[in-house]
Amino acid sequence: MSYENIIFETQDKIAKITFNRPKALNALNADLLDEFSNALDKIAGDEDIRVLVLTGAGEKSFVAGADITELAAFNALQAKVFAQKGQNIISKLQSLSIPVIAAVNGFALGGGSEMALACDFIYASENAMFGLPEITLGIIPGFGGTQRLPRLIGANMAKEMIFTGKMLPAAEAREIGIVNKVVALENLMADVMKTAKSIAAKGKVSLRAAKQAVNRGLNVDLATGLDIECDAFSICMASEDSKEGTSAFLEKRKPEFKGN
Ligand code: CO8
Repeated sequence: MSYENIIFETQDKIAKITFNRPKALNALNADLLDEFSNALDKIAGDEDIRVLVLTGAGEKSFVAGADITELAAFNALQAKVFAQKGQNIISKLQSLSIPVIAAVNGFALGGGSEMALACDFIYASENAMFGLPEITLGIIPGFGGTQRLPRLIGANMAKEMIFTGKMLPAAEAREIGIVNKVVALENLMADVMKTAKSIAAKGKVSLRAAKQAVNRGLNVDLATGLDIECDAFSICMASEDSKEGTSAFLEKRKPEFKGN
């Protein structure tokens, strides 16, 4: 598949997908979602990729939501089909076994916020704005926003954002736990890549086990979560990288993880 609405690059075990419809502030139309889904499948099938970074083309927007020109023409059934398509793709993103970082470089609205919320964490530029403005269009979030946002920041904070449709500047989004770090726009990608490289240098098995333990544990009671952690821990101990990591510590040298 050739890509016209995203840019998909891979370098040094780090994949980067740039949403690339800058004239529409990178809004998510059906073609973009198909291309994004295809790229996610490639990433899932490539064991060499350790980290995925998502960002938006241009200096103004990460993703300004679902494409309203497409959405405006939907009847109820078409809307349901499109919402399910978006949800499935965003769930595929969330369930990737590798860490995913959102580099939010401007507007992350509606489906754009929902995309970022499915990443493992978000770094944002100072000009970034987060919001679920669907209520101002007479609709509600349909790509998981009513579900993922309350799980992240609590029901009351999420309801205020969803009921008002207001946009939060990056600094405020950081205060309430949507964003991990806020940096100047010109430094955003360098900062994200520095973190991505640090993660990519870690053991492949342990990274995947850590992500899975946290994500699976979020939806179960503590005792079940602790069981999940024990299982994930023992999988790590069976890896070559765990032998390398512990030996390197004892031999007072830097570990060289090979991904086994
Ligand atoms: N869809 C389509 N085009 C868009 C979108 C969008 N979401 N956002 C911006 N654009 C286009 C504008 O129409 C404009 O195009 P043109 O130059 O041809 O007129 C261009 O991008 C630039 O935008 P503006 O001129 O409006 O730029 P401003 O800086 O003045 O404003 C804003 C920027 C505040 C981001 C403004 O563009 C805006 O409010 N955009 C819409 C944001 C929004 O409401 N997003 C939510 C969309 S709904 C959604 O995401 C639901 C997800 C679940 C769907 C379920 C399926 C049924």
